[in-house]
Amino acid sequence: MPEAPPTDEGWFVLHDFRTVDWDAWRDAPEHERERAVGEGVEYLRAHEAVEDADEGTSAVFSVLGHKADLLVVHFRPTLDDLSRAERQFERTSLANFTEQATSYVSVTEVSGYVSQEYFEDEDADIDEGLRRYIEGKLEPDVPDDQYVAFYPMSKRRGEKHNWYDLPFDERAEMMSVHGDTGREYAGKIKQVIASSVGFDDFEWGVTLFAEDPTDIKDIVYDMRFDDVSSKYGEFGQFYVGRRFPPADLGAYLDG
Ligand code: 76R
Repeated sequence: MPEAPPTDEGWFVLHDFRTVDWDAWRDAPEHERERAVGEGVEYLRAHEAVEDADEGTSAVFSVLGHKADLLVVHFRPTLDDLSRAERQFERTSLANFTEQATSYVSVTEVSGYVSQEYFEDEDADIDEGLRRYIEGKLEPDVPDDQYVAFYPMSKRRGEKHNWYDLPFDERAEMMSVHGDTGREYAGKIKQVIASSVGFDDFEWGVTLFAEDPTDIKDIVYDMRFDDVSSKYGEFGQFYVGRRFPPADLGAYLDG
């Protein structure tokens, strides 16, 4: 049997996509809209400040197109924390004007294809830079005021191309080329790779952040030419949006 790579997990992740019922919003009396904005802002502020758990981070984004209007992303140490965050939203009066369009559950992950040193002995005196890099992957920050793209993906298990049948070294080589492509976007793209094996419909959730949305298009396109994507990548739906501060919720809904 081919060898599975070692992995290490960090925070659990919930991508909570909401559509807004714009007709109901327009028709609602002013005081109801004010209450919904007030409770929505309070919810988002408290969750961005992570008042509900020991650690983690949250962020809200406006989403373009018909698939959703809002995306709230939560990173928390446990699935229970995520569940609480999701239910607390339902208790706000803002939730009366939204539906959960879709959602995605995953856990941040680093795998031992490339950072093998880290996995050989976790207590070993590994390079401080590498340790910080790995911690940043497992417990990521969400950059302010940036565009976001989210999509789920899997590695193919086809008759001709089956990722899971390949020997470890071949997979590691392809992941190394993937890493080289990725590093060409250093400073432009920040990515969070979170495993959803056993949790959701695809194998990973990919969340990309960029100041310039063209960089998102460029990296995804470039990676399509890497074997790891061209032969073995299978993709779900794509979502694109932009982060906004909780205080701007009213402007988003009324503007
Ligand atoms: O070199 C290293 O230390 C880390 C190398 C690395 C791994 C192991 C890496 C680098 N990634 C890894 C794992 Mn990635 N990544 C994606 C996508 O659209 C597509 O075709 C793919 C979506 C992007 C855009 C991206 C970006 N990566 C993974 C895995 C898990 C695979 C597994 O375990 O089988 C997936 C699904 C995945 C997908 N990756 C990078 C980037 C970027 C920008 C980098 C380089 C920067 C960095 O290392 O932080």
